[in-house]
This record gives sequence, structure tokens and C-alpha cells, in this order.
Amino acid sequence: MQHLQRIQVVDSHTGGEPTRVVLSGGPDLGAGPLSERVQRWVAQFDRFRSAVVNEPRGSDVLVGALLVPPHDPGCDFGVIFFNNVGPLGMCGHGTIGLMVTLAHLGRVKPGTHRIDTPVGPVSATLHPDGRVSVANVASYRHRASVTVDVPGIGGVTGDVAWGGNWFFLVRTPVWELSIQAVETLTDVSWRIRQAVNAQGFPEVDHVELFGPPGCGGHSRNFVLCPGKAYDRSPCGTGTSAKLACLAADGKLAEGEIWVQEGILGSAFEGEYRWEDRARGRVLPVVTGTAHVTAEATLLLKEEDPFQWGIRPGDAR
Ligand code: PYC
Repeated sequence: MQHLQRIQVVDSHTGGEPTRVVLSGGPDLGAGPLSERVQRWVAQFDRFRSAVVNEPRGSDVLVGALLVPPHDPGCDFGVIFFNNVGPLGMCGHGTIGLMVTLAHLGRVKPGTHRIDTPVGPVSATLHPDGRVSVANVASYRHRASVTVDVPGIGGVTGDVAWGGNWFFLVRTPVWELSIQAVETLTDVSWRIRQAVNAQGFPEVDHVELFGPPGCGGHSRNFVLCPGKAYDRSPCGTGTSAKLACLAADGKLAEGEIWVQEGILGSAFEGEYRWEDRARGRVLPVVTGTAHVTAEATLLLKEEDPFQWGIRPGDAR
């Protein structure tokens, strides 16, 4: 008998961006803070990540969410988010997808639930109408108005900010943000990321372009994720980083609503309150909706040459 591994998943999308929640069949990462467990995962179980989200079972755009026991005693669940190239610190659209998935399974009821992540606990409130508000980790602008020289483009100015992941938020709206332009937007964002990394900020792995809204929000964005896939949603951690920058610039007051559109026109509502005004740290809350799209069992068969998914470098 060939060895067969079964992984039970539920898929959803949040504003068009997919999330695959792993309910069972994942590796045992042991105990301890999620920041340590995620390192263990990267070192020992990276092929499991690839099997779940990469082709042929997934795609570059899919974000996985491995449910794990929490470390923080105040949390109800723990989650490690991951994508086509590695783990994520936090994931806003994924947390919304996770809550809607758990509600679909009857595991949570409307109310507020604490969730442990590798970058610290967050809260997610499931509203009776199915919307989810994510109270994210403290977010802040690390550096304002950084100009990098991007080959083929020239000087590009943006802010380096943390919203649960690291972002470069480009200030100047030069490119038309439309779905027809995603190839160009991907190309310029990738080049900007490489320039930002090379010119002093190796930690930045998401690039966020902004432009005028198209559907009545305050702004539209295009977010390029670490594995070169663009976020179909307005990006929850990217919206958190944006809120931190708006707060730092005095452009959005505490409690005021900011409607962030993504490249598809789907929107998140964001607001913040100060955690530490002197240090520019805000506590963002991002609200959106998700829809469950599938319940499935992934099969990993030993005789399948791509049982662990297709990773760059696996081709023969
Ligand atoms: O919603 O935070 C987010 C996110 C990060 C990467 C993709 N989506």
C-alpha cells in the first residue's frame, strides 16, 4: 500500500482573495510561541506549505491558514498564515476568511474571538450579518518619504510601514490602478520591491500602490505580495499600514472610517485608535466579508511526483 496523507480544508474568498483553512492533517509543530513554531515549520515542514497552496492543488494567489493550538492563554485559536513562498506574519483577509469558515462549520458564533498569530494576538469580531472586524496588531510607520531609485522607472517615494507584514506604500499615484493593468502593475511593483530591499529595507516584502477610488471609497490600492501574486482584496495588513501612515500624517482622525478599495473594487473599512501617539503606534480595525467556496480533502500520495506541490527549483 502506498502512503496516503489526507488534509481537510475549507476554502473561502475575501473580496476575491482566497484563503484555504487547514483543519486537520497538518504537521505537529509542538508547543511554544507561534513565532517559534513558525520557524520550526519553515525549517522542517516547508513541503507541507507547498503541498497545500502551490500548484497543482492551489495557485500562486492562494493563502493558507494552518489552525494550531494557541500559546497565549487568552486566545481561542492559533493560526499560521502562509503563501506560495513562505509564512506571513499576519493576514487580514485570511483572518476574515478564517472567521467565516469557522462560523460555517458551527465552531464560532457572533461575538469577539481572540486569535494567536506569529506576530501577536489579534481579535476578530463576527457580526450577526456575517461581516468580520479584525483588530490587528499595533501598526506604525517606520520611515516616511523614502525615495528609492528604481531601474527603468527612476525615483519612487514611499513610506515603510508595519501592519502585521512589512510594506512599502508608494506615495505618488503614477500608474492607473485597473484590473486591465495588472501585468504592468506587477512588473513595476516587483521592481520597486527589489530597489527598496537593496536600498536599505530588506524586510519589506509587500508593495502597495495607491490611486483614486473607483467605487465610492477613499482610495484604491494594488498590493503585490511576497511571491509576486497581487492581492485581489484591499489587503488587511496593507490597510493597517495605510491607517498608520494616515494617522502619522494627521490625515485621518481616531475613529474616522477609511474605505480602502482593492484592485477589483472590493472594499475594507478601516479605522484606528492610538496605542501610543508619541511613538506613532495605532491599533487598526479592518472590516470586511468573506464567502465559503469549498470543503475538500486534499490527497497526498507517495507515488505522485508532485505530492508536495510545485516549488521553484523542483522542475527536472
Ligand atoms: O489581507 O493582510 C492581508 C493579506 C496579506 C497578504 C495577502 N492578503
